[in-house]
Amino acid sequence: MLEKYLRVSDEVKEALASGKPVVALESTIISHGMPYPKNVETALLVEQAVREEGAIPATICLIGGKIVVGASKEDIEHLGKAGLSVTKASRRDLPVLLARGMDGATTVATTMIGASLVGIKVFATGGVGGVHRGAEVTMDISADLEELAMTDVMVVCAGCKSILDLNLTLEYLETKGVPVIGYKTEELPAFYTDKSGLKVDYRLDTPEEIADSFNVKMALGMKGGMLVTNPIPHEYAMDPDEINATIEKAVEDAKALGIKGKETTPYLLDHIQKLTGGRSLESNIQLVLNNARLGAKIAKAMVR
Ligand code: PSU
Ligand code: MN
Repeated sequence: MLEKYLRVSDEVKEALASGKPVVALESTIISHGMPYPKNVETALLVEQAVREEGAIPATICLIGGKIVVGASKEDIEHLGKAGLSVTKASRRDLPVLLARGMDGATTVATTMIGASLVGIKVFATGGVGGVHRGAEVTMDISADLEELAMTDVMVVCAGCKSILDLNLTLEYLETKGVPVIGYKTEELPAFYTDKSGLKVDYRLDTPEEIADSFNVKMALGMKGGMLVTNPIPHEYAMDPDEINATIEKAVEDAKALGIKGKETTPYLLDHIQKLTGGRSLESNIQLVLNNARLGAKIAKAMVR
């Protein structure tokens, strides 16, 4: 029955069967996170970065009513070109989209679901969703956090953007029992910058230690993932004052326009890119590549 809704590429199937390291990659970042054609170029560069570190990439998306694990170049080109016209698919969207035979761009939550269905343990991306500013009134909390609480996949990211309330996001993760790890840092990175003023739960300095900690979680049968935060390389980081002012403006504009629900994150990402004249896009690309490399190293350490 599951096969009806799942398409796994031969390469990923073979890699999993022979115990090779595999890294899952998401597709909302392709269709809703970056403009065409940079989005497609980046997705392919990210796959290449995983390969260069000795792991197999598995980009996850929905095509024709199936969860695809190991998207083809054609799938990626299709999602990148279609952009916002592809449905952004989070957990609650999966049942109807698959039943209708539709395409979809998978968020962190649905990419974790796809990875976990085939046994992929490590997933690398740019940023995760979290508790939005003002969530004490709007209740806008990304399904990504709930997924981290229940699905056994480690997510490697560059921390959270300050479009979110980072403090509340950490509180939520603590309540849900999701470990927040800083790779070579004690401070939670904030996507475009390595500074947030907040602390991670644990600083771990090697891919092996990160892999070992996740293996313990699984050995104990503890449900849920782990959030590994990897600071953007310093040379690509943006000036914190500048990017924070831009984010403030973007959040205000979204409010004035009445942007709500699932449109919020894509609107803010796009608006920030426009306000910074594309400079934030370059930082975004570099941090995703950096996360893909770390994800591959951790995946290798997990199968050693
Ligand atoms: N944050 C980013 N870049 C992104 C996203 C979030 O910096 O591309 C995307 C991811 O796919 C994430 C989703 O899972 O947005 C979260 O959306 P929401 O807040 O609607 O759950
Ligand atoms: Mn939301």
